[in-house]
Amino acid sequence: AIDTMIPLQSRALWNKHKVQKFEDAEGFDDRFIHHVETTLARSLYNCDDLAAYESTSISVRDNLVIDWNKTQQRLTARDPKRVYYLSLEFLMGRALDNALINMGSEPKPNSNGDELLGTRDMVKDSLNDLGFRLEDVLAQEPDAALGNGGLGRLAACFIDSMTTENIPAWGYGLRYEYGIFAQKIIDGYQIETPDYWLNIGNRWEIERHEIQIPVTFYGYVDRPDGDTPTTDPAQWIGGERVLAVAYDFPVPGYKTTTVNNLRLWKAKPTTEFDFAKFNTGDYKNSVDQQQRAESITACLYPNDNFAEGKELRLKQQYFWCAASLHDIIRRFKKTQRPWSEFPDQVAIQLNDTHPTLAVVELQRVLVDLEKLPWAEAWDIVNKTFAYTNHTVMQEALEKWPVSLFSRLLPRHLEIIYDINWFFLQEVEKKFPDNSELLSRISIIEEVYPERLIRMAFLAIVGSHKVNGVAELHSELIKTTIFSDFVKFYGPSKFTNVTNGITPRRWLKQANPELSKLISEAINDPKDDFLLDMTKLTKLAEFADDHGFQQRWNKVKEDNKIKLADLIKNLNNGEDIIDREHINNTLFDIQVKRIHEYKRQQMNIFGVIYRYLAIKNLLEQGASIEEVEKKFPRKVSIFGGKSAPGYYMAKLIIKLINSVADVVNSDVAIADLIKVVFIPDYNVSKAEIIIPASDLSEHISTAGTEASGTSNMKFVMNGGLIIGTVDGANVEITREIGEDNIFLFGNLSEKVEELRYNHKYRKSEMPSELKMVLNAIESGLFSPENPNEFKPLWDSIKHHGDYYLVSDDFASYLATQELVDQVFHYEKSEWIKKCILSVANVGFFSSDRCIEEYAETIWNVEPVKPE
Ligand code: T68
Repeated sequence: AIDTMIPLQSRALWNKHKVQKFEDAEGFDDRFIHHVETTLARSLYNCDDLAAYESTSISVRDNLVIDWNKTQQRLTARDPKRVYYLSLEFLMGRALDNALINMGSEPKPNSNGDELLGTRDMVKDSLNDLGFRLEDVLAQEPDAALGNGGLGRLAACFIDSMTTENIPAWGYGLRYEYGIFAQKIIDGYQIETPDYWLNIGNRWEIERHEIQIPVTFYGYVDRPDGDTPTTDPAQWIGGERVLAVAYDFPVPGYKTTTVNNLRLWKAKPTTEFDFAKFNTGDYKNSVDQQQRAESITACLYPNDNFAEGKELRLKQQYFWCAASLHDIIRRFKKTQRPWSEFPDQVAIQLNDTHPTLAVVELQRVLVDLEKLPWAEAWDIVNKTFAYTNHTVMQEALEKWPVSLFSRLLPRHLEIIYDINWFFLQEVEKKFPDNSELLSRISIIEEVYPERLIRMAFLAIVGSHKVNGVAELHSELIKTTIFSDFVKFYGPSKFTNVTNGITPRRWLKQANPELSKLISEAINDPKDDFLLDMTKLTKLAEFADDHGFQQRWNKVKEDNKIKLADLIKNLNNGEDIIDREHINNTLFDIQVKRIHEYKRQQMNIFGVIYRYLAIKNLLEQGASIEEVEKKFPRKVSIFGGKSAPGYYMAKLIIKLINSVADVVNSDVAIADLIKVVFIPDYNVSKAEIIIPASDLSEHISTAGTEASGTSNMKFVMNGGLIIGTVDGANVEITREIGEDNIFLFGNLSEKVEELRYNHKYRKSEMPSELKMVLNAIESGLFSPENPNEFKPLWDSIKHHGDYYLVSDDFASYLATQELVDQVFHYEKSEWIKKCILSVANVGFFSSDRCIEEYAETIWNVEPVKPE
């Protein structure tokens, strides 16, 4: 809060010296050199690519900050309802290229007046003149990898869209010192190394020393008036205090001067001093204790779709919720409105259950500090929050031990008990004498040896809307994990918002050549299609146009070459991919977190099957040319991280690398198959990998992948997909047409029955899978340790094949055969499918998604710049 006001007579002077954005090349050069010489204290004589990156970033940031200030002033003046998106993860990737593409200015004629140049092209030319290549400059930036996978990247796409749509929105998260670990592959095994992404500083963040919010842990609850009910105001006397310091990241929108804010919190010690310790001479100890504050925001927990019940994780969650709410409330209070208007001014979206404590914290603030009656407070809370669920898998649902809460957050535990008590009373009223229902639906799970708090249930009870992230998933949560709540609240509290992705990063930035081809074809030179993706439907007119198909294919080939270059670099300069045949080599890609439910094991089994089949044909005397007719050239590309403690996922990585070793060095198969594992898959690598795909794999066991979002990215980049009837694959099929997607496998309705069959040994394994498992068991891929992969075959043969690989393997192989046929013998059909897919991919823009949230959940309106 800025308390001091500049006296009126001084304002003219301020206005006279108003800071201006750079608008043209001259302006940029000026700013760039200024920052090299002053901010960086370097010069013409020692300015390398890194310095050029830094100076470019600061210059661009200057422009963003000017618009950021204007945006915030406009919002203060108009005081509209705001959205706060609470996410423990924001997987932003690099900022510079994205900012150059998004930054407000309309394309302007270049110096000769013969070409329209956007900011990016202008800066590119300028950097050239100054002695740098934009590409090299961009490559200096480390990824901001403050997320695990889909959930974190979704939050990043959402703030891009919220800004582009001029929605008054802030993101709140944590400023982890270490992002998701960097993955090294050593002898085929994943090795994790720390991602100290702030090593070279961070030119995008603005540290707000002035915003330091105290956050309390532990301690006890005091009732000044003796034995009053827990629903009355109480005082929480904390035991440990840390400070939350705000770090702001300006978020640019596309073709708008709106700049929103992503506020990330860092934990630091208070300057209060423990005099007791000091006086006993325990100076060292008291410093140590202070230093522990910083550990709260030291690192991101590296699990996706798995709830790790560590105390430090809960501390992260409370630290972040308390600081964010404090900030939101402070902003609300400046408007002097009554509390009853809070839900008209504030919408808070919970990205999964990680921020559910914010529900409890708001209730605590209203009851204990603001002295509102319980029911009035609860009404406000309920109208403010909405919750997005991202999974139905049990192991990913957060449940915290009551004992941990009673130590760390004693007052919050009381409040949770009271919330539950009122809730269960309502349930009892509606469904009397149903003790089984009460115990099933209770926020507290009564299990031995300790009671657990079901965070998803708390989030549902504390929210006015709950949404899933794709149609199938939103149906599944209603019929499985949350079915009792549907009975109680009725179905209207539960809704669907199918995920989306930002076309700015995932089309324009990642695939500039395709983007250019599209804008030419649909005659949209100012790239308005990136705002209105329905414009893409015009592409359908060219689907059969042979000349257009050839240009389309050339773009794909160029992107495949770029990926081959990346792979070569990662492989110490040795080429794995045969460049000569690159156009006729099918790039088959599966990049995502490694997880048994995502079934990378089925993919690599498919590769093994293909290898064995080729070897068999050759042994029977077939020539390579004959073999190639049945099994044309293909590169299987994998990438993704395993959680460090996830044994099976790590074994799958090892198997992929072991198969790669054997297959890639087998000269007999003459390059018909190559297998590549790309280490350290992240956002910036995704931007190179995704545009190069012919086929990508989204093959989760039906009912397990809530949505998936890379499926949308691959389609938007003109690749086809092979997938199960799961997550957003369903809507993708509906939008692009079932002729343009390769679906296979059992449906989610069948999953329970199939698992039952495995349990009672009523299912047969297909012969192809037997052949594959036999080969693995023979030690073909691990001669020195034939039992290395035993847990993988055991899980299928002896442990019930939970992910149903044996049930889907035959149809998977059959569908892969179909893929080969179309790609190699009906290439024109193939390209047509790709064009038609892109023509109809518009629905998956995160702009559509944000519009749905704004209308159906948040009830907020855009605030456009004048
Ligand atoms: C993903 N979830 C879903 N979780 O798996 C994916 N989990 O289907 C969906 O498309 C995506 O969310 C967006 O909705 C995750 O990525 C996590 O990363 C995660 C992190 C911490 C704890 C649990």
